[in-house]
Amino acid sequence: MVFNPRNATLFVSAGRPEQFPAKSPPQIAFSGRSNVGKSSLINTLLGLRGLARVSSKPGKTITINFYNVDNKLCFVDLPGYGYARRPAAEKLRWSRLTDAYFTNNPSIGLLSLVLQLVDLNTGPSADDILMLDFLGRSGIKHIIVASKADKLSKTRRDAAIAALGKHPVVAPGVLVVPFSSKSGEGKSALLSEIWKAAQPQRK
Ligand SMILES: Nc1nc2c(ncn2[C@@H]2O[C@H](COP(=O)(O)OP(=O)(O)O)[C@@H](O)[C@H]2O)c(=O)[nH]1
Ligand SMILES: [Mg+2]
Repeated sequence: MVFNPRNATLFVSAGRPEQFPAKSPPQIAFSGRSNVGKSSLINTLLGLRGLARVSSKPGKTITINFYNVDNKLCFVDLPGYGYARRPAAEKLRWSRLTDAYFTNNPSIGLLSLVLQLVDLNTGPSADDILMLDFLGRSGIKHIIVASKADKLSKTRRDAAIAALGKHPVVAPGVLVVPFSSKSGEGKSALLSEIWKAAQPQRK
């Protein structure tokens, strides 16, 4: 690896679109429903415990967090979605902020790759399907991280990975990478995809 994942710091926590950084290294965004394992994934990739807070409760404030990774990459931690008990006002804040990031962001050219997490154990939720459909139409390069892969037996797991890859909302050629923050499975494959995706923008 040509970058040091441990050299990571939070440099912007944006609650409003005006706070999105205008300049950054190539951005790698992490998207998924609350509790899918997004913080655990970020911590596993960066080899740091507790950088992105791991919690089973919904976050209190809705922000998009930008991490500078060794001055070579920018990890973008998008707010989790899909908590049924969230008040409507909070859902609106989520969609305004996320929407602004993807569709009304002057710096969208910085985005190199989206890692879309889907819980392998439960399969895609209705919101995951909306997100995958959006990504497929947008032309934004994305891969699917099949999280919590350690929870499934070998047989169930192979079937679930195949089903995910063949799901009608998943664009052809989209990579599905099984991942577990418990075993570290998938970590090196994801780091190399991330690094590869960031290359075209690097001079
Ligand atoms: N078995 C298993 N549990 C996981 C894994 N990743 C996260 N979890 C658990 O799932 C819950 C939510 O994880 P978190 O990373 O906070 O999810 P986030 O809300 O998407 O950021 C926590 O209780 C984690 O311990 C994994 O790979 N395997
Ligand atoms: Mg989290």
